[in-house]
Amino acid sequence: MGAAFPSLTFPMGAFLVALSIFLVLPEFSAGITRHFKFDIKLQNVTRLCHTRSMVTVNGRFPGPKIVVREGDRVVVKVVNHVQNNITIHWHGIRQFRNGWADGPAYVTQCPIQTGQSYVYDFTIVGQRGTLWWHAHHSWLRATVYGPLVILPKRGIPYPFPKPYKEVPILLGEWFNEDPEAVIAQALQTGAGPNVSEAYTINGLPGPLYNCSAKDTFKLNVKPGKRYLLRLINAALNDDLFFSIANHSMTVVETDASYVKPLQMDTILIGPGETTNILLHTKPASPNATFFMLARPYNTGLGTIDNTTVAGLLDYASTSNKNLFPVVLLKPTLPAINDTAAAANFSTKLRSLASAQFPANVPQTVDRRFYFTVGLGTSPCPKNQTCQGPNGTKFAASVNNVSFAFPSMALLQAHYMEQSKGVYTTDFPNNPPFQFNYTGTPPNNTFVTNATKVVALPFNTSVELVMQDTSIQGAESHPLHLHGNNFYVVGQGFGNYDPMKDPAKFNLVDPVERNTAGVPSGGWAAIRFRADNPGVWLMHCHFDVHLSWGLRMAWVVNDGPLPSQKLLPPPSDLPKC
Ligand SMILES: *[C@@H]1O[C@H](CO)[C@@H](O)[C@H](O)[C@H]1NC(C)=O
Ligand SMILES: *[C@@H]1O[C@H](CO)[C@@H](O)[C@H](O)[C@H]1NC(C)=O
Ligand SMILES: *[C@@H]1O[C@H](CO)[C@@H](O)[C@H](O)[C@H]1NC(C)=O
Ligand SMILES: *[C@@H]1O[C@H](CO)[C@@H](O)[C@H](O)[C@H]1NC(C)=O
Ligand SMILES: *[C@@H]1O[C@H](CO)[C@@H](O)[C@H](O)[C@H]1NC(C)=O
Ligand SMILES: *[C@@H]1O[C@H](CO)[C@@H](O)[C@H](O)[C@H]1NC(C)=O
Ligand SMILES: *[C@@H]1O[C@H](CO)[C@@H](O)[C@H](O)[C@H]1NC(C)=O
Ligand SMILES: *[C@@H]1O[C@H](CO)[C@@H](O)[C@H](O)[C@H]1NC(C)=O
Ligand SMILES: *[C@@H]1O[C@H](CO)[C@@H](O)[C@H](O)[C@H]1NC(C)=O
Ligand SMILES: *[C@@H]1O[C@H](CO)[C@@H](O)[C@H](O)[C@H]1NC(C)=O
Ligand SMILES: *[C@@H]1O[C@H](CO)[C@@H](O)[C@H](O)[C@H]1NC(C)=O
Ligand SMILES: *[C@@H]1O[C@H](CO)[C@@H](O)[C@H](O)[C@H]1NC(C)=O
Ligand SMILES: [Cu+2]
Repeated sequence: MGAAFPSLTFPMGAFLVALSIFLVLPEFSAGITRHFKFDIKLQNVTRLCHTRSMVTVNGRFPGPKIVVREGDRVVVKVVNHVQNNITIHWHGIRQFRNGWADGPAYVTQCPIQTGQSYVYDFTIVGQRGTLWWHAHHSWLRATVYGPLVILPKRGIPYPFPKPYKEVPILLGEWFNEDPEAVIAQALQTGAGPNVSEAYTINGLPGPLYNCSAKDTFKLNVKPGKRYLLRLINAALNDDLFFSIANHSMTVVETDASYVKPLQMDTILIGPGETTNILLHTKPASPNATFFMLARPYNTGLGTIDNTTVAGLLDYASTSNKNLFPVVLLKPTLPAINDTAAAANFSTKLRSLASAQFPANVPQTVDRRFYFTVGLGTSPCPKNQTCQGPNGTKFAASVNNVSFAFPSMALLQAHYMEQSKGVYTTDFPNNPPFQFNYTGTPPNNTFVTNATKVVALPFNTSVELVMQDTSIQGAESHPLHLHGNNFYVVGQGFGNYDPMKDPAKFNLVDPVERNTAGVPSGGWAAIRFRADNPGVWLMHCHFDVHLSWGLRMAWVVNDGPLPSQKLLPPPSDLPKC
């Protein structure tokens, strides 16, 4: 598959989805219904001289790009032709009153089983920008993912200069082995999972890997133009630094929320996060080709894939490049463990907070929560030898609870008022025992295992401080909240101090996101208003931590008005 993004065209002839890199958009009025079909099927894909049969959407890797407008209704029929159970998540879509279309397996739905289908039906309200879709069961999102671009309503311009072209840049991870086998083996042995062989840009590892030069993403640009790069980190387990040689980038949006323009040479993007960048090309074609590079930021103790993916920025000029030796310029990326560089980026982001796009930060708080997030261990089953720390199994938790998925979907249990035996509402508001979270850990690091949620009345204003722990190594954790955006009102290193730190909170123009990094050896404070009734998963977007249990759920109860109630489930909702 080449570097270009094949867009989805679908059988319902009346509709036309954007062609190529959205140069052409047919006339649409607000509120169009757009139909898509996702056939989940196997496809053989070759990278690094390894051919793998992988689970894909419509045989494509990465998956098809969906382009819609704010206000549109999106109807996606997903048909499962593979042996794996699967679900699809529309990452960052609010899904007002409509958790049935959110997608995380055993949270909002049972998986779509072999031979079954399910129609995801949702309307995009008050959102525009770059989001993405991906599988939300086990590690299937390693290959099942694609861009979800929401254009502003017709006639509404971007709050930045109009780009000449818009280009999705999907950062991903390539495994020579089946990622499902990798996570199954890790959960069995208790050890950390095998790491990937390569990172990819739009599915292509690029020339820094063996047997890969032909699989290089190349962005041909013209001089003196503005390009909107829609960056998506679809990697399974890695925060990534990204930079383009000799070009500075202006960040204008993160997680489909506009930010104050921020000029940077290097950006950091966590898995789950999206970042829109305006790239202003050189006024005249230079005699050079420029590398764009991505490689991880990581401070953990385990082995990671520390390789570098490269793509090319090429001035496809009329200049007689062939006559002159082409200079290949590489950017310098921060060191893999450069926490200062990571914080230098994340602490600079600010909401645009304009009259048209205000930052509606909750100024008062109804409920406060303090959650530790991090790794721990669970005991080795009697019969077994385990390969995790000290012969235990790796686990991960929030407030020491490693969240166990039930055997039915939480949202169904909630809707039918049949939570008994499925979940309890006693999720701890604070860590169950106190210690120096970022210092020397206690000697017993075993986590507990339960399906506990926090229940919130409709419209509760929530402040949540997430605290990294250094049990098994301090590490950043990209925390993703489903069904809601939140404001990152503060962050810092060491242990959060409830007496001193709130004075430094930004309640004016904090960045609005759906995924935010809890700093390695530090904390992040977020605020959100629980105005979306349903059950919303919150989890680390490193799939290895997610699999180890770094996940929990919020149950937001119905409000008094009819417009504040969870909608009834669709008739084709999969059964367990
Ligand atoms: C993938 O390759 C295998 C082995 O060559 C072949 O048997 C199989 O049919 C191929 N699958 C697809 C979907 O093309
Ligand atoms: C993981 O790596 C080990 C060591 O290289 C190898 O023996 C094992 O087969 C790998 N597991 C999977 C699932 O690929
Ligand atoms: C590429 O192949 C060469 C020769 O086989 C080997 O020495 C080198 O380590 C390989 N590099 C990578 C990144 O795998
Ligand atoms: C490209 O290189 C040629 C030959 O060295 C030179 O004449 C020309 O000015 C260069 N162009 C740019 C834009 O640097
Ligand atoms: C990547 O990790 C390997 C194994 O841990 C190590 O040998 C190598 O030096 C590292 N490479 C870089 C560029 O850090
Ligand atoms: C990063 O890693 C290097 C090499 O392993 C080490 O020398 C350095 O102290 C580390 N820096 C930080 C901030 O941990
Ligand atoms: C948690 O509970 C599940 C389901 O009962 C079980 O499979 C798993 O091994 C348990 N994990 C731990 C860490 O006890
Ligand atoms: C131990 O392993 C044996 C054989 O695999 C199995 O029959 C038995 O149930 C296991 N015991 C426990 C306590 O898991
Ligand atoms: C492993 O266990 C030993 C003895 O119980 C203990 O001294 C050591 O600190 C443990 N190591 C880790 C990494 O937990
Ligand atoms: C926690 O541990 C860190 C690292 O050892 C240390 O710098 C800090 O002073 C400790 N904090 C408290 C409150 O003990
Ligand atoms: C763990 O720490 C507790 C409290 O400090 C202590 O009582 C206990 O003996 C320690 N256990 C081990 C195995 O070191
Ligand atoms: C698929 O999901 C169903 C419902 O939860 C479950 O019973 C079944 O074991 C799963 N199948 C596989 C292959 O995981
Ligand atoms: Cu994590």
